[in-house]
Amino acid sequence: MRQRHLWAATTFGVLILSALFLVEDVNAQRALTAHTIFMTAVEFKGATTIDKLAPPSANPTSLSKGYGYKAPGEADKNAPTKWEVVSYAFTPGFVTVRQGDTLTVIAFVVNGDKHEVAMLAPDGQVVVPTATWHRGQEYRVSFAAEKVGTYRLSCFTHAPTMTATFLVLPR
Ligand SMILES: [Cu+2]
Repeated sequence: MRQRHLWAATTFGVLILSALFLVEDVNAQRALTAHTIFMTAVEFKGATTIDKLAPPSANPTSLSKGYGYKAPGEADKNAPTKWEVVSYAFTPGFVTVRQGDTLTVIAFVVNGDKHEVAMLAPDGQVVVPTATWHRGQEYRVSFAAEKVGTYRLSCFTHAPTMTATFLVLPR
């Protein structure tokens, strides 16, 4: 009988401790976080020749201003069968944070001479007004993720594909 009481008491103790750790864990998750995110504006490039792969039937530039295409003959005058595609992007392109967190995005432009960039909140409100970002320079954008949903750092020069998405989850 005494053993059974001891077992019950131990089980109860373990449950209480587990509950305490769980509460601590949830509190830790709820702590407001200040994030610093380093981002790079890049241009991905791919090339091949028509003997390996036929060029796309539709010009990729009709899909996005962020895509580039050089048809056979345009890509390399010395290699008339070569064709080339490019895509401008922010990397990382997707970031997840909690509501109330603060973000500082430090972006460096490696590819593309100019990018017309703005940051919009989930409701379309302007968080950071349009500015021109130049190759070789670093830019800093700070904001508080007050609204649940997706904030977008968009480049209008290469829309709609050159976009970094910040998903804000409820706290
Ligand atoms: Cu751009």
